[in-house]
Amino acid sequence: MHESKWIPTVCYQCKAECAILARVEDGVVKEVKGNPRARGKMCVKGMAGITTLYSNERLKHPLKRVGERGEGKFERIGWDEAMDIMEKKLRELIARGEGHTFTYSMFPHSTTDPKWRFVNAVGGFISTGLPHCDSAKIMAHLHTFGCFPNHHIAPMYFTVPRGGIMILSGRHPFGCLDDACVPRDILDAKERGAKLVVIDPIFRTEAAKADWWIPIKPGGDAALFLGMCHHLLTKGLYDKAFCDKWVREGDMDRLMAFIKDKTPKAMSRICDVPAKDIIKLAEMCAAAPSVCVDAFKSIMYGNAMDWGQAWSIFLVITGNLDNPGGQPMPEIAPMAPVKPTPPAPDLKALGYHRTGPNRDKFDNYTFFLEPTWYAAQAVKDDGLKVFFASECNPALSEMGSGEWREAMKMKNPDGSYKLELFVLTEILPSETMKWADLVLPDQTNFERWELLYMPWWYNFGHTAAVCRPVVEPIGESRHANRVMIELGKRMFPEYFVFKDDVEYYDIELSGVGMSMREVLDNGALWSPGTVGFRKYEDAGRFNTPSGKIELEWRMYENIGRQWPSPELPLEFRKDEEKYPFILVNFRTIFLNNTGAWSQNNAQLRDPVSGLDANPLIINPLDGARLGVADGDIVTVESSTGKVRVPVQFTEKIKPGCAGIIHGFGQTMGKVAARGPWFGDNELIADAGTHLDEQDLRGGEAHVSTRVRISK
Ligand SMILES: Nc1nc2c(c(=O)[nH]1)N[C@H]1C(S)=C(S)[C@@H](COP(=O)(O)OP(=O)(O)OC[C@H]3O[C@@H](n4cnc5c(=O)[nH]c(N)nc54)[C@H](O)[C@@H]3O)O[C@H]1N2
Ligand SMILES: Nc1nc2c(c(=O)[nH]1)N[C@H]1C(S)=C(S)[C@@H](COP(=O)(O)OP(=O)(O)OC[C@H]3O[C@@H](n4cnc5c(=O)[nH]c(N)nc54)[C@H](O)[C@@H]3O)O[C@H]1N2
Ligand code: SF4
Ligand SMILES: [Mo]
Repeated sequence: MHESKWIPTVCYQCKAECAILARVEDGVVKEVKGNPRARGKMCVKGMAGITTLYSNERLKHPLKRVGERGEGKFERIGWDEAMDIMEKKLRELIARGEGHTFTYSMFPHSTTDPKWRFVNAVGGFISTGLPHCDSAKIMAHLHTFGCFPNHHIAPMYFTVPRGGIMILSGRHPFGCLDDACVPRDILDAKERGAKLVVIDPIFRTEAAKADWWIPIKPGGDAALFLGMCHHLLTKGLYDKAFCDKWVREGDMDRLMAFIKDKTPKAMSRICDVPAKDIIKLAEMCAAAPSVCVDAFKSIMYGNAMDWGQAWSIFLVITGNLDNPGGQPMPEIAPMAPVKPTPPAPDLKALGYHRTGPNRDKFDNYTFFLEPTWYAAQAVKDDGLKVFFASECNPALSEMGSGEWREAMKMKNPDGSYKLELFVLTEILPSETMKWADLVLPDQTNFERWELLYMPWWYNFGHTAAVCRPVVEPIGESRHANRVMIELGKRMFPEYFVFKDDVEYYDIELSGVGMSMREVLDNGALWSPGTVGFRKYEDAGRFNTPSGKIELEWRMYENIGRQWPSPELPLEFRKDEEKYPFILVNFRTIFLNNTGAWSQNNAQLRDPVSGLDANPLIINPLDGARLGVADGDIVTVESSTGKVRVPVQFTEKIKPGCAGIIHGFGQTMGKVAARGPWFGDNELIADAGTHLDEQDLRGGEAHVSTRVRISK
C-alpha cells in the first residue's frame, strides 16, 4: 500500500540540530522542511541531508585496517569481531592500570551523552570535538556572571526591540546558523528598526545587510571593546544603576583604574579601527534600548580569554544581561541522572591536568573539555593509548593537522604503535579514516534515536528534541551510542542496567516529568515555555561565588591577569616581517567544517548551485604590491607549511589579510577529491605546540596564522 507522511525529527547536517519534518514515502525520505512548531526553517545544507543519507559512498560494514596507518587499506569484518577487538584492548588497558589513557572524542548531543558514561566507566579522560570553538566565551561568562556553560549562547535576535543594536563581531550567522531561524530573526529585527553592526576583516553577507561594517584587524576585538568601555565609563555613559546594584563591591573602582589608559586612541592603534568610530559605536550603544554581541571565530585566537572578558565587561556596564535584545542566560533542563552513575576518575590524583595528561604545561589553560587536537599531544606524552572518535575529523580539522597525523603513526622501539587502538565511527569515508584501526559505520539522523537537550537553540521554544529513525538503516550501520551501550553492558553491567538508548533517554526525561512517548506525541519537541528575562532579579543573585557580577578575575591574581589585555594575540604579533599577511579562514553555508557529510555531498559541492572553488582571497592593493595578477597560482607559506593555490582579488577583504574557506583538503570520496584546494590547517601550528607562548590564562589560538605570499 502506498504511504506518505511527514514525521517530526531533527536535522543533523550541522551541529545546530534544527527541528524538522521529514516526508517519508514508502520507506524512503523524499523531502525535508523546518518544523513549524519550531518556527519552521531549514537551510541549504539541511536540504542536502537526504543526499548524505542515500550517498552511494555510505560506510555500510565495520572495517579493519590491513595496511599501515595512513594507507587507508581495510577489510570488511563483522560486528562481533569489531566488538571483541574493542573489549579485549580496553580490558587489557584496565588490567595494566591505565584506564585513564583512554578517551573518546565526540560531539556531545546532550550533557549526559551515553558515550561519556562509557568513558567514565573505563576511567578515561573526556575529550570532545566541540567546545574548543568558544570555550573561552563560556569560561568568560561563567567567571563574570555565572552563566551556565552551554555551547554558544547566541543572542535571541527575535527579542531585539526597535532601536536595539545587534553587533556581530567575528560571526557569520547567515552561513553558520545556530538555528536556521537566525538569519530571518536578524532581518526581522532590522525591519522592526533595530540596527546591525558587523565587525569583520572581510565584507561578507552580514556586512551587505548591515547598517555599519567595521573592518577590524583580526584579533583586535578585545582592544575595540575596551576602547568603548573607556569611553562609556569615563564619560558617565554606562548603566550606573545596574552596576551599583549588581557588581561586586570594589570591582567598579578597580575597573575604573584598569580602564584609564585604554583610551579609544590607544586601542585604535591595536585594532586598526579609527578612534572616532570606537567612540561613535560606544555612544550608539549607550543610547540604545538594548545591545547584543555575537562572536564565534574571533574568540578562537590566543587572546580569546581577553576578548571574552572585555566582552563580558561591556555587557555588564551597558546593563545587557538577560534582558530582551541582550545576552541571554539560559538554563539547562534538569534531566534525571541515570543511576548508578560511574564515578569520574580522580585525574588530579594521577597528576593529570583537568581531564587529560601533561598537567604542568596545561594547568592554567582554560579548557571546558579537552579539545581534539589534544589527542596528538597526549599520544606523544604516552597519555593516550586507546582513542575512539566519532563525528569529528581530526586529520583535517586539527591545527597542525600534519602533526596530528604524525602522532597517529608514532611507534615504540618494538615497532608497535604508541597509540595502541584507534576506532573511528563515521557515516562517509573521511580523511581521519585512513589512520583508524577500526572503522564503524554510523547511522545518520534519519536512522537513529537521540535525545538532544543542550539548548543552544536559545532559552525559548524547544529545549529538548528527539531525533528518531524515520527509515530503516542503511547496510549494517549502528549508531555510536548503541555500540557504546552494548560494549558497556558487556564490560560494566553494573552501570548499564537500562535496556537500551531509548530507555536511557526515558529515564533522563523523567527529570522534567516527560517521557520519550510524550515528547514524540508532542511533535518530538519539549519546552517548558519561556523562562523569562532577568532571572537574577527573582533569584536576587548571580550564580557566582559572591552572588554578584565579578568583573575582576581574582583567581588569576597569581599570574597578574585579573584584567584583560588589549593586545593582539601573540600569533599575530610575531614574525610580522617574515610573514606579512594575516591568514583569516572562514566558513560558508555550503560546507560544514571539514565534514565528509557536506564536503562529499554532490548537492553542496556543485559548480552551478553550490560551491566548487576555494581560492585565496586578497585585496587588489596587496596584489599589486606583490606583483601578482588575479587568478595567478601563488605560494602561501607559514612557519609550519607551504601550499600552492590560486588567488582571487576582492576589495571585500582588509588589506594585509588573506582569506580562505576552512575545511578543504579531503582526499577521500569522489566529490571532494576533485579540486586544486588545500586544507588551511596545513598552515596553522598545532595549538599544543605554541601553548607555552600564549597567555597563561589560556585562549584558543587555533584558527589563524601569519603567512608569506609569493608568485
Ligand atoms: N554552514 C556552516 N555552518 C557552521 C559551520 C560550518 O562549517 N558551516 N561550523 C559550525 C561551527 S563548529 C562553528 S564553531 C560555527 C562558527 O561560526 P562563525 O565563527 O560565525 O564562522 P566563520 O565564518 O568561521 O567566522 C565568522 C567571521 O569571523 C571573521 N573574523 C575572523 N577573524 C576575526 C577577528 O579577529 N575579529 C572579527 N571581528 N572577525 C573575525 C571572518 O572573516 C568571518 O567572516 O559555525 C557552525 N556552523
Ligand atoms: N583552521 C581551522 N581549524 C578549525 C576551525 C577553523 O575555523 N579553522 N574550526 C574549529 C572548530 S570551531 C571546530 S568545532 C572543529 C570541528 O572539527 P571536527 O570536530 O573534527 O568536526 P568536522 O570537521 O565537522 O567533522 C565532522 C565529521 O563527522 C562526520 N559525521 C557527520 N555526521 C555524523 C554522524 O551522524 N555520525 C558520525 N559518526 N559521524 C558523522 C562528518 O562526516 C565529518 O567527517 O574544527 C576546528 N578547526
Ligand atoms: S542550520 Fe541547516 S544544516 Fe544545520 S541543523 Fe539547521 S537546517 Fe540542518
Ligand atoms: Mo566549532
